[in-house]
Amino acid sequence: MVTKVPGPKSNELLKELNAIQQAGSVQLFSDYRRSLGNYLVDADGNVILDLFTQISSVPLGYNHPALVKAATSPEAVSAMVNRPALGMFPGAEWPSKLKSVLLDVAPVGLKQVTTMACGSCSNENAYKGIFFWYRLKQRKEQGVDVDKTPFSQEDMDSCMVNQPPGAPKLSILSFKGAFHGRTFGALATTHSKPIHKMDVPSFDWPIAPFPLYKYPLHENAAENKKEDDRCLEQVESLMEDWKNKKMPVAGIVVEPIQSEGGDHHASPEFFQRLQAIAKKNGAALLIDEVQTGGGSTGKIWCHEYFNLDSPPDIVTFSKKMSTGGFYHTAEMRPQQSYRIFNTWMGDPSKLLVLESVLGVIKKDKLLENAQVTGEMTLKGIEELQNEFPHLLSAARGRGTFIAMNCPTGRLRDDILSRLRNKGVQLGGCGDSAIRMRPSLVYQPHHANIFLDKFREVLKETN
Ligand code: PSZ
Repeated sequence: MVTKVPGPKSNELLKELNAIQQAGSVQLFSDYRRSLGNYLVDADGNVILDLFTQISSVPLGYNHPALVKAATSPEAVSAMVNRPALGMFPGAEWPSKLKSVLLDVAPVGLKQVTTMACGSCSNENAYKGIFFWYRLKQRKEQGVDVDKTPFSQEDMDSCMVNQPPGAPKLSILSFKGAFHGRTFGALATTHSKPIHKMDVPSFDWPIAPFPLYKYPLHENAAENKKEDDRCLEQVESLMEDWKNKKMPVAGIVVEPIQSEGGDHHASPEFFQRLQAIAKKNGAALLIDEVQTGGGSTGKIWCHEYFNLDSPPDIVTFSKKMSTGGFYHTAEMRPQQSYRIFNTWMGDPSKLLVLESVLGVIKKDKLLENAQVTGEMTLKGIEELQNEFPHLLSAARGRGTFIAMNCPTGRLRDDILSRLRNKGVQLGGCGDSAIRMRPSLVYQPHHANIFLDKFREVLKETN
């Protein structure tokens, strides 16, 4: 470290940026050309061990040679300078690329995939897919010949003025503390912080409690099971309420680990039972793997840990997967073209990056690395938790997707800021949690550096 963070250069740049936009969220400016692996170099020349990685979205650290090679190939240059409208004029290689890259790591049972630009628009379009599926089911139940007359004249007239039946009264059930994005539909299912939602008109959709477990888990199994019961009972009763309100739940959206909301974990049994409730009520289950997907939990998809009876209906992704998008079952495929559509529908250059990322994950056994390094990091944090029980609690995680709680948000922010000044960048989430989101090249020696610095900071905390 050569200056405080943010240093003079970052502060100067912040002034410049802030004059042209609201830039109050900027923490520091980076020198991405000099950053390497787990280390971010900031504009002042500070070298920072980055365990937050652009809000959990850097798969292989900075300037990974395999990615630099992939991004500078003639194929990638062509993809970048000739960005196509993928829904209309995809390149000749597109179908085979989708198969060899995205479908190669598809969640079991999901054989259809649609690419998008970001996490919010992946969820946004996935919700639309759920509503199309639900209405198709309803029309079939009403005996409509959906192949001959997919929509009635009344459907077509009313949808144009945002009224039912064309714009139906349907809902998506989400969870307290969830984060699914900031676009209108996604935002209606986001409940992590008021600042995300303030002043934006929204939908009156049901919001169920998400389990809040007591730690350590093995000492609180009975109580946590009761917490599952309480939350799932609420899910069922909300679905009943909204059915009676004539705005039935067409789908349930849930994060495998509730991330922005505070890294809240729920048991595999919770997810299995949630899926059963969705099925019983004719609703789809969407698992949002935007933050958990891509390998940091030790598996490409976190929901692989849940042993679900059958695949979820939709799985959304972005961040570490380089491209946004969603996998879905054949039943979730829209009947007509143009229903899930926009100009770019993703970006082929991102798929080339992802192809290279997945190759490195396999070659360097990075899922195993996330499990091993995650386990030793969590053990280290548990030791610190025993040493500083007044500062840390509820250490938890899967792979390197790790978090712990501080007694207050203020203390958490203070610890994060002092850690950063010692050269370690972590993130906050929820009211008072610290979260780790290292990239997949985070190894035991980085963990040791982090744990040493963390201990120094905790020791200096009153
Ligand atoms: O403040 C923000 O807008 C943030 S901070 C972290 C995120 C967003 N995460 C994005 C995210 C996510 O974690 C989950 C589980 N689902 C959807 C999203 C939305 O993705 P983006 O940001 O790509 O639209």
